[in-house]
Amino acid sequence: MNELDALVDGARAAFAQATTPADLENAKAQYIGKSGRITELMKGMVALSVDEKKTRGAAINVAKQAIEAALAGRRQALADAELQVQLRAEALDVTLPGRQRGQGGLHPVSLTLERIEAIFGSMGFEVAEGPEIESDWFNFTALNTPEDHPARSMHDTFYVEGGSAKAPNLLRTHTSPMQIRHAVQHVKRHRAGIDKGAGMPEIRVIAPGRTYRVDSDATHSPMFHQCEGLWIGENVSFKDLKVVFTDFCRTFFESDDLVLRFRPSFFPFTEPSAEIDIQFQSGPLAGRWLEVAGSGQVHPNVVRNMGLDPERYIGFAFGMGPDRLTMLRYGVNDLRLFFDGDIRFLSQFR
Ligand code: 2NM
Repeated sequence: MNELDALVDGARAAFAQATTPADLENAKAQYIGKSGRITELMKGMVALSVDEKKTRGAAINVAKQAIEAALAGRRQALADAELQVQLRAEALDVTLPGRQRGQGGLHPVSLTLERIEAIFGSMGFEVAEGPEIESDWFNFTALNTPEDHPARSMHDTFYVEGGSAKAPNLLRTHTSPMQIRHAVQHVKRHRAGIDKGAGMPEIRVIAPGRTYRVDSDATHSPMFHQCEGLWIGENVSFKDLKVVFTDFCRTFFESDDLVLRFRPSFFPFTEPSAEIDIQFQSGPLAGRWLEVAGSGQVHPNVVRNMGLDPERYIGFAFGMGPDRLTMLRYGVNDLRLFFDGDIRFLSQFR
């Protein structure tokens, strides 16, 4: 083997040993770099004759081209190998099942509130929503709740900063303050209206929403929901309340096989007052009286605080607990499940 063939073989072997592009460039420098072996052979031709230079130069060039070809081949091989590694690292298993988009859904208590709103809406009731931080006036005083009533104590009510000693702010303990706000607006709008001669349209409204009391066990949560209803006019009676509430219960529980009973009770804002109990005549809850709401004829002092003359206007109100209605409807026995935020529980109501 002549010297040039041996040089080409050596270069091929050196390139084959290079496993990275940097190794390969180092090996290349030794053969065809500025001070590589080929350059040295070229320099060695100065002493030769013109004819000898021609043949020797041509032979060196053939060797150089063979080395360049070997280099290009090895460069390509290394690039291919690198690409293969990258492709393997980025490989996707197209047979895996696709990611599902989460379906989401309403909270069971929200579903109940929607049902309540739809049913009362169909009976001509507006829906009024308002502040959860209330003044002492709207939450207690306007609702005829005396200064020394236990509901006003620190044990029962969350007081918050921002009010004054005389007019503290608090987290509303019921949604009735919203009834007062709504009634006052209703009366104001009517008085400002063009149609002053005509009688005031009846007030028919429900106030759903979050309420707060210092209370926590299996059947009480410090945050709970209420939905209160109010119906005020010149000719509204307990009979109307009973018809509306019976209709509501039968639609809500999807059963005509239930009866209502009014049981005497007491609330500062109504007189007389009554608890509303229902009894299913058939089905899994049959036979037991279930307390579902409080109610009563709105107290004259409260009617006055709405801006109305209690001698002319009479009204009925009721308050119910959507959390409890949800428990009854779905057969859930611990209220806290609704507020723990466990998706396994909540997703069952979608
Ligand atoms: C209840 C029971 C009885 C009630 C009273 C009023 C208002 F604003 F007219 F005074 N709203 N809701 C009421 C009456 C609420 O909850 C157990």
